[in-house]
Order: sequence, then structure tokens, then C-alpha cells
Amino acid sequence: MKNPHALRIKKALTLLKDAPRKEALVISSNPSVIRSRDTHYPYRANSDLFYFTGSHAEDLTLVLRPHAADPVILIAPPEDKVKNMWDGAPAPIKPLAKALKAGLLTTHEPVKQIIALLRGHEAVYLQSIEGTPSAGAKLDLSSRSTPLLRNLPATLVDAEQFTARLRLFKDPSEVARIKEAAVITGGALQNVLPLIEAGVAEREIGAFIEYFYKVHGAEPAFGTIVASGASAATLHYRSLSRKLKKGELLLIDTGAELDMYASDITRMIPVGGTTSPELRDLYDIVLRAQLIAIKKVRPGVRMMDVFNAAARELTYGLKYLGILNGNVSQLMKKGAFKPYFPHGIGHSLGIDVHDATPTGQESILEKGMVITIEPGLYFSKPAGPLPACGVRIEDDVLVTTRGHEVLTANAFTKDIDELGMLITR
Ligand SMILES: [Mn+2]
Repeated sequence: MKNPHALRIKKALTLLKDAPRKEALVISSNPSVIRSRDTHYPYRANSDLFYFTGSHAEDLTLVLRPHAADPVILIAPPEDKVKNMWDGAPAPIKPLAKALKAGLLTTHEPVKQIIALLRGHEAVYLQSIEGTPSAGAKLDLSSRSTPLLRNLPATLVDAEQFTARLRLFKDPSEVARIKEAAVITGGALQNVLPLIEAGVAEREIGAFIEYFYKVHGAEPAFGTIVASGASAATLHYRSLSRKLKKGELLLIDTGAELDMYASDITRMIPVGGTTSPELRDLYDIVLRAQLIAIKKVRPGVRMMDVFNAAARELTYGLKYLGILNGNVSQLMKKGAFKPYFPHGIGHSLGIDVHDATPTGQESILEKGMVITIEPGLYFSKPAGPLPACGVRIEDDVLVTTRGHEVLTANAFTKDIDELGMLITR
């Protein structure tokens, strides 16, 4: 099989070459970030650099120049024997350069090297992440007055504007990885079920889920949200400080990241296996909205239309619950649902859990995009028949030629009766 990273570099070179001006692209590894004193945050490769190289190396820079005799260049520091003694030797760069058909430049001064490579270009895409050679080159170029620029690019554009154009569309190998990540997420949810009973702390459930990911060679793609009862009204609930109560709904929003690809699933689970009829109604309303939104997903449809389909169903539900009154079309026009459904319908998903977008309301779905569909209703204080609570249901959806494929369809059930039985069994 062809190296998918080399194929992406080839695509990027073609895009850069087709531009009316002479363009280049410079992408570096993420810097290692200090937590305090000599303790560092866990290192994660830069998403764009990984996309094009498959490398997790620190201190690596990729330069693409389609008009040059050597269009692909990797810049790396010389081997540091002392660092290797402490941290272990990194993966060798030479085989990587060979696989990517890249020239390899070894230097302690990557910024200087990047500037030299950019001579004769009109525009360049650079990163803004502080501490990277790419951002260093951006700073150098932007601080030069016109006479000092000489033959160097005067137009500096954020690299993400370029990389998003490619990363938005997932190739089959990427889709396969998201699916594999979703299987692990589903496994964690399945295996955490026996824990979901009154008196258990939210953080215990979160810890089990993240343990499950690590045992299966994955990592949490984002901080696991475990929010019971009123906690679920907080969209990005982080404290996980509450204990579960029988009959409440427990919101779990979580995703395994496997080989750099994220999944993102939200499920509601009845604590102790059953819930009140009112919460059950609320669950059914959100589930209907989610299924209707998913049904809308196909090429050519605007994100806004998917959103509106869900919002309309939620509005019907809010009326049914007696929380909103009036004509549904009027309520939609006024955006009466907004206090209860304050976020978008979803986001792009890939190497980043909130991946390269446009997922703006005007953006149009195209084949190969992967998006989450996650409507929700939230009540920070009791409303109508409901206690303070929140319900969100989320799946990951691939846009296909004629419609869509729910990548998380088999990961974990949304049937709340089935869930109840699984828990009480
Ligand atoms: Mn999400």
C-alpha cells in the first residue's frame, strides 16, 4: 500500500503549485510545554505535521516548495546524545525522509534555514504556535520592512487555512481509524455500565473509562465528561465532583483517540437502570432530534439545515413539555429554543476532536467529511415537569456519495430500555 502521508504531501504540492502566486508551506512539530519546573505536559504531535509525515518527532519541520528542484524538505536538529540518555532515542529521521521522498537538512538553527528556503516565494503558509520554528520564521518575516524582505514572501498566511482544505476530507485509512477509536469508546461505555449505580462518584466512572482507553492502546481524545443530574446542564462539565443518584440520567461525553484519530460519543444512562417518565420523555425528544438531523446528512446540504431540522424537533418537544408555548414556526423564527439548546449541531472530527473546519452554518457538507451530530437540551434550573438536568446524544457521521454512514452506529446502544436491562441484570 502507498504511504498515505506521501500521498497527502503530493496533494499539498499540487494545490500550492496551482495557486496564482508562488507559494510555500512550513509546518513544525509542537514544542514540548513545561507544566512546572522540570515536569512537562504529555507530548502530543502537531496534528498538521502528523497528517503530512506520520511522525511524532519533536523538533521537526516540513517545508513544501512545489517550484523548487527539491520540493519536500525536512529540517531536524543533530543527534543529541545526552538528551537521548534521559529520554530515549527518538525514531530515526533518515528512513522517514526516504519514505516521504524528502531532502533532510540537519541544523541547530531551523528558523535561519527556513528563511533561506523561502527566497523567491511570494506567499507562505506558516504556523502561529509559539515556540515552533515555523512561528519563528513568521515572526522574522513579519518584522522586516519591505526593503529588508528582498526576495522573501511578503504574504504570510496561517498554515491552518491551507491544511484545513485537505484535512476536512478523510481518506479511507482515516475513516477506518476513527471507527477503530469508536469501537474502543463503545467498549469503555459497555464495561463501565456495572459501575453506574447510586452512590458512585462521577470521577470514578471517568477514571474507569480513561483506564479502559489506556489498556487498549488509546488515550482520551479530550477530558471525559461524566455529568449526573443537574451537572449535565454544564456543557463542558469538568469537576466530576458529584455522586450518582438513583433514577437520574447520567451524561457521558467521551472519546478514545487511537493512533492520533479521535472519536466522540455522548450517551445518557439511567442510574440504577430506570428513570422518571419526564426524563424519559426528554430523552426521547433529543433522540428524535438527533435521528432527524442524522437523516439530513448528505452531500450538498448546509450544516444550517441539519441544525434547523434538529432545532425544530427540539422546539416541538419543548412545547410538548409545556416549557414553550405558541406556534412552532413562530418559535423557530424567534429562536425560542436557544436558552435550552445553546450550541451548534456538531463539529468536524479527525486528528483533532474539533477538527479542521469550516463547520460554520453556511458551510456545505461534502463527501468525505466526518462530523458529529449532537443535539441537546439543558435546564440549569427546574423547568416545566423537569428537574435541573441536561440531555445530549452524540454520534460520529461520515458524509458518503449519496448520504451518510454513522461510524459509531455499532459502538454503543441508544436504546434506553436496553440500557436499563443491561444495568439491572
Ligand atoms: Mn462533540
